[in-house]
Amino acid sequence: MMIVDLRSDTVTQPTPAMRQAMAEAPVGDDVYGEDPTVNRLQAMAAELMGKQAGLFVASGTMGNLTAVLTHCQRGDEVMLGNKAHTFLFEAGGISALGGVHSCQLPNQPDGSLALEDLRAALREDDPHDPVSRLICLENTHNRCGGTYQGAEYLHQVAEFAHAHAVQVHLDGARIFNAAVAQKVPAKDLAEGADSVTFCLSKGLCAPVGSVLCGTKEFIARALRVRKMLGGGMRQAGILAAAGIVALETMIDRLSEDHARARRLAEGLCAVPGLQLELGMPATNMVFVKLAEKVSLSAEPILHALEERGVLVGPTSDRGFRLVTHYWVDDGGIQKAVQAFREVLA
Ligand code: TLP
Repeated sequence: MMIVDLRSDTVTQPTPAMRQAMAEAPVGDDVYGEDPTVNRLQAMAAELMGKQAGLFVASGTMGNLTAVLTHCQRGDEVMLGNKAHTFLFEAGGISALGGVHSCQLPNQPDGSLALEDLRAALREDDPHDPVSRLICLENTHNRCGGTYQGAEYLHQVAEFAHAHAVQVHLDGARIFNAAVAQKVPAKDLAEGADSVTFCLSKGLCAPVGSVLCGTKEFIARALRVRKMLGGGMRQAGILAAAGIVALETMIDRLSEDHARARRLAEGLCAVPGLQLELGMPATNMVFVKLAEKVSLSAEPILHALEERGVLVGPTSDRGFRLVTHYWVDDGGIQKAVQAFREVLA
């Protein structure tokens, strides 16, 4: 049976061109800084983000953690959203490993943090308080529905932050989705951020890796943090080679995933018993929930969908997330809608 896997864009397999590039990549010891393929990927990434330097890391989680640990000392505070991936889904690493305190602010529907909330959360210079050191933003915003923020918003936050000696890190795991949806270069969406992470292994289909970008000085310090976290990899060019193919060939096509997400959302909200949870998708994520009249909970529905070859992610007792990506075609969208229709009939 053909499986339509909509649980995440992290499930994407590398393309044949990636596998070939991986097999042929020139490599060296990256802990010595001698892997030409890693160096090339890092330079490409920095250029795309409009930053001076890049650092290849094993995952988005490692990129965010490395960034926070590079910006902050123990006891410093990071302001971030109460639905931020770094807050919800990174195993509490910033506090467990970094001793960094978090101040969670309500995410607005588009995933942003309200400037007045940031202003109110800014700490006084008082020995009772942790030091406000960093603001973390996320674009696109996963738990807000794959929503995006425009360039102007980050400018405003950066202006506020820098006026108070606070740094800004952007979790741009899916920054290319945000850029393609707004038809702007990704670097415009990172302008003003002191650091940005983006992922190669989500919609861009590379098997492994993310890149953290910032100033040369910041990346030099981040290099030591990455080593401390055990992220100094050796012949990592094998992995970076797929990342280069991702950046060269997989960005513009993300608009196809966005169009399919909209068709999927239209199909699903026409299924009796299903409702869109966060409105029409802005990029490649569709969040749906069961209508009140449906007595089943998410779990038996997930199993029944699986029996029909459709995998979706649960978000709660009655909610689901479906993420479109390169390996889901129009037939897959139809199959998913049909499967929900049968299960809820
Ligand atoms: N998100 C995953 C899960 O962890 C929820 C997914 O399936 O969407 N930032 C954002 C905004 C993310 O969505 C993710 C992954 C990460 C960081 C972490 O990336 P990885 O999985 O590479 O550590």
